Amino acid sequence: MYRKLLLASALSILAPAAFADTCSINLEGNDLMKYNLTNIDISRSCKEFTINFKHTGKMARNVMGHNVVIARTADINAVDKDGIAAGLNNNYVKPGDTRVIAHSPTVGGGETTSVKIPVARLTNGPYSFFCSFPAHSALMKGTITLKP
Ligand SMILES: [Cu+2]
Repeated sequence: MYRKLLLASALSILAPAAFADTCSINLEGNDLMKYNLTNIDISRSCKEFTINFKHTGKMARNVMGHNVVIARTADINAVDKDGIAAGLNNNYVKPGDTRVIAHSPTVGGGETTSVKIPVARLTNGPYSFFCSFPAHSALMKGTITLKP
């Protein structure tokens, strides 16, 4: 009885915070060229959705840099190719690339960054997130699932 009551009160404290946090998520990438998530759910009720990204590795930005790029899944390969050509000074994203919905800066080990996604622009999916550092997108990518 006491435990049940305690659980109920704990839930009532946590619920509002959990709800308020549904328009952001924490994503990690490491020195093994891996994200810790393979899918990110985005609610259409969010005006803006933030991916907070942490590079949990130790390697430098120019050796094992990571970013987070949002684009249509069908456009990933072309966006990636142009991004690699654009180089690190452009965060491996071609300047003015209209296929890119949003992208973060490129960070090295121990650094954090974020990317804000204008959810209203996600109208022609499916969409994915990926890292456009050279040769990373083969392993570092995941799907975006739009929820009501
Ligand atoms: Cu990467």
